[in-house]
Amino acid sequence: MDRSTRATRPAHPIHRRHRLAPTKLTALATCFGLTVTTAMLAPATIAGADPGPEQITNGTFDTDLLGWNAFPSASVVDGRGCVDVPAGTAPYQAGLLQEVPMVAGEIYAFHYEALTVPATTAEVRVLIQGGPDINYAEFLPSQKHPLTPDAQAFDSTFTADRDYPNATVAFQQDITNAAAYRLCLDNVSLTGGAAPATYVPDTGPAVRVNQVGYLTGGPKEATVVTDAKGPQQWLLRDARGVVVRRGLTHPEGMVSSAGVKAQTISFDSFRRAGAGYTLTVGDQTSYPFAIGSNLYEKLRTQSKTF
Ligand SMILES: [Ca+2]
Repeated sequence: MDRSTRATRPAHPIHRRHRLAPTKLTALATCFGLTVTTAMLAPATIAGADPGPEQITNGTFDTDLLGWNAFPSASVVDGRGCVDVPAGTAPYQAGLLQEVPMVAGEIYAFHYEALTVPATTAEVRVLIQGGPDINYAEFLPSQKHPLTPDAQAFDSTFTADRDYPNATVAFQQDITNAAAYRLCLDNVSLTGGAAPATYVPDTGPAVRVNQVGYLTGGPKEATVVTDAKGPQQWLLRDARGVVVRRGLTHPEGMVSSAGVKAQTISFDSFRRAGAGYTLTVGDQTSYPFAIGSNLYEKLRTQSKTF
């Protein structure tokens, strides 16, 4: 990827959410390598690194807007996710948004293709920001691009400066618009970060963990395949077999793609790094797994040696 194609200006949004306290501006992420390229290029990858798992659901808008909160009037047009924005729409009252938790220290690659009909200059802002728990701190500071009826592709890479468990990717109305327009997106991709949860339709223990491991400060979810309807007690044991955390599964009716019933186990708040942990539900015990801060670095290093 030629990063010299055209560097975009650093974003200094004119209209910030009023809830964004000035002190929170210090929480902005390191942001680098911001480029804009012509449409139809493949999503950017970070040189020499595993791009990591895809975090966006339905970024290609193949048939519907599944996974997106799109308003005020949303549709799929020519395989793109679109919203129609009437003239005079106020800031934040139109857009396509999706929640994507971010993990501190991870490098993310962000790609999207956008157009407006007719062309717009600064109506639309693109950003990733935290939730109300961190006062909507922006960690990918908002970008405002002139958009045209021809789709343009935009790429950036950045590092999350902290955990953003309730982050949202937002393509949204930023200033009240004089003229109506349609905003359309396609091929939205955000790669990197913690591996998405963990269910692998495979043989093996009914308690299924991420066998790469879990990041110390990141989300930690496992699943247990069970026909039980109510919550089940789970036990987290360390390498010596000592129970270090216990809790109840979430029987929220999750049915996997393999058609079996599963319940989720969440132990985000357990942050003691180590190896040889296991999770047990009833008579089922997971394979051992690790908790650490550099698991994915190790994985990348290992994968290069093959
Ligand atoms: Ca598409």
